[in-house]
Amino acid sequence: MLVLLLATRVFAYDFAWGFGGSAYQTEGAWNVGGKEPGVFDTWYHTNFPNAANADVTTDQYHRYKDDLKLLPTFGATLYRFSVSWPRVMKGCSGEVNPEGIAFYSDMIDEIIKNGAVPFLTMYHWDLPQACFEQYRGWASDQIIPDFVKYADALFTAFGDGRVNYWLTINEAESGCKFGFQQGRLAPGLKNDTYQATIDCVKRNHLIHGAVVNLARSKYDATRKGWKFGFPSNVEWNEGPDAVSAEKRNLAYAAWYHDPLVFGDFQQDTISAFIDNKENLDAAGRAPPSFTDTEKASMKGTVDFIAMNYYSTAGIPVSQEDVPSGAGCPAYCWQHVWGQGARKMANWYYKRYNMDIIVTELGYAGVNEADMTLDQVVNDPNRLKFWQSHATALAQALEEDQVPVKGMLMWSLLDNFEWGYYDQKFGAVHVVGLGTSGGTLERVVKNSTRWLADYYRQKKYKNPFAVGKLPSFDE
Ligand code: GBH
Repeated sequence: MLVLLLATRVFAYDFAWGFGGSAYQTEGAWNVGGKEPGVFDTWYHTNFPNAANADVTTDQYHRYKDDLKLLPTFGATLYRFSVSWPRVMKGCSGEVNPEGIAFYSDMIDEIIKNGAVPFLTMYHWDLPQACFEQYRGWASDQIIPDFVKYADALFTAFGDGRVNYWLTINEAESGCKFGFQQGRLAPGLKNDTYQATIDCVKRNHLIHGAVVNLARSKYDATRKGWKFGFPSNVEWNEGPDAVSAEKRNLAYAAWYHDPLVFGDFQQDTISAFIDNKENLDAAGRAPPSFTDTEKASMKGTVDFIAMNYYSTAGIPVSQEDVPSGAGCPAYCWQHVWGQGARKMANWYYKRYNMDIIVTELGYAGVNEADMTLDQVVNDPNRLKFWQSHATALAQALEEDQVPVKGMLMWSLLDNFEWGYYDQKFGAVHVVGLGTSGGTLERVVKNSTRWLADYYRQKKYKNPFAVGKLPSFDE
């Protein structure tokens, strides 16, 4: 007992936290600074001119300097943002747009000035419209060389020691399914079968491998200590039937990471994937096979598991930390159970034996349109979400000894949730967001102050020091 007490006093766990966001959801300035249209710009302007869009959203393009000053006030030291491909490249893969590069270059400097480590997402769904018009974007293999050329431009511009953490593609399956199979999101391509999503995710895997190989060969990524991740949308599947739940974990989480860790799908993943009872979307299809060259290009190309986690499936509502259902509109898809995040991290560590960074974790809850500013800022459900998740992640780290090195709250600001402004994930409320004449003033939510205090008291040791190479492998 005494030994244990002493041990906890002298030994600090490695952990840091911060916030995330993405270009289309937060920047606005859709046609400013030489930016060309992305598929979401065209989708809303042309197909849904009366729907909400992100032409302005939080206006972070003009306000990032002030927004980033919030980070040190919370003691947050990680910041994830995405580069808008159509802001930095002309056409699909033409010359770079120097104004776009300058914008992100300055943003990166500001992140570092505010004591945070930049996590750069290369692609968070805002494909240049030009790539879609030329060859239907993700529906064609032609995207592979074009993406690699774009990534090359990012390495050249930002790989000078300022950016060491690279997230290639956000949530491959979501982006493929919504935009290129179901047609629910831009560019709205419809395909009757999930096979289109499976094929598209394969292109994502191959691109990830190609981009990391480029980094290693042309930019000496290993010596520089660059770290690569592939942020994956997962939910924890809990009972009631443990065998089925495990198959669902395999069919999603291992679908993403098996090829990038092992070079190919493992047999248990393949079995889980084709079992249509457990994976209704895949409906009996096998995951794609890879050539030997492709396997070699993907194997060992992630340096950590990038986990986007929001929800647990298969637990009774009575066990949820914030009950879903009551007062929650149809889009409230989150089943809040902090222990699910802990179990997901344990599952990943057991399967891959790698460090884990939670690249998204967040809570939107009820439709804030019906709430007063005071209710938004003091939302008790949001506080419960963060209490249960911060505690659960601390248990994963301290009790289970799972190396969860970091957590990026989704998101710093309320923003455009791809189709509407009703669901608000922000640590910081944005006044009048999505309304004409909104002041867009930033107001910190109380749950964020609670979380900041929680981590201050933890006194974890930050493994991501600015200006130093990442310390993972030491
Ligand atoms: C992430 O997607 C995205 O990376 C991010 O851009 C987004 O803002 C964030 O999560 C919050 O959603 O309405 O019942 O059909 C997470 C994966 C996929 C989860 C779509 C919600 C909609 C379920 N998301 N899903 S439903």
